[in-house]
Amino acid sequence: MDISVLTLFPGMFAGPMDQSILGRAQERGLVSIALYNIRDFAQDRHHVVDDTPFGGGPGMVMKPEPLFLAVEAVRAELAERRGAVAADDSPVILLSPQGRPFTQVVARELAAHDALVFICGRYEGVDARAEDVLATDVISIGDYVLTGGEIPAMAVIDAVVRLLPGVLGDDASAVEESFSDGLLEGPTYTRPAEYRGMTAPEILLSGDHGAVARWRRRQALLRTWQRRPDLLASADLSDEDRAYLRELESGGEPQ
Ligand code: 9D3
Repeated sequence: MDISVLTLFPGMFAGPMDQSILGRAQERGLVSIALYNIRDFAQDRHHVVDDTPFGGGPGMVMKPEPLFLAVEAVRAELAERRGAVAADDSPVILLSPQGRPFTQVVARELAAHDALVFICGRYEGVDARAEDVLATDVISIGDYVLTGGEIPAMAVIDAVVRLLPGVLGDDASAVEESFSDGLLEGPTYTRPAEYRGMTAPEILLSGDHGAVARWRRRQALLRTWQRRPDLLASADLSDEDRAYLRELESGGEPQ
């Protein structure tokens, strides 16, 4: 997958994108991430990329011209890389607090394309003409205020790249495919079995795989009920799951 990122702060991406799973995916040629500094596309003497909002108001707005030129340059490069037979039709994703919420479903949708272009907003936002004409998709990563679209772009890229074939090991890919019941995962433990007087649940050391699976299921249901009850409405639940949730609702001792 070819990922292009348009940003005023390309330096922010160097560390996070080059480490661990993403770094390895790039080294192995499964994904390539090209960074473009929007300021390089400003054509005035001082490379100005922002201006005051028409009609007044606080802060600055990203000017349209550098954004149009940057997206056109990236599209031309992507088309050329594919033999230039047709115009590039890759999604162009603007990261914005006004976007649709990013979810795993959106990540899967984006992972199906062979190229993605991200525009990272800064300041109070981008000129609406650039947003309307250039962006095919506007995405937010949640209802909290960040300083720009760079960290959201990295979050989206991270979530998409790990879904690409070959990026995760076989074990992790298998887990990815089988676990989509819509519940939070319960607690996990590793050695030592006792640490500072805190013990791992005995059932996990019992070797009884059926009992372990039932215990884990209940822990997942308990944690989801406590922390994310909204997920239960669309979770994939058995009659036994529902019976356990009724026990929780009736205020019984959780077990
Ligand atoms: C006071 C009005 N603010 C809108 C909520 C202005 C504003 C805040 C933060 C304008 C831009 C930003 C910078 N944030 C992003 O560009 C951003 C973002 C975010 O702040 N939270 C969650 N997802 C995203 S995606 C891009």
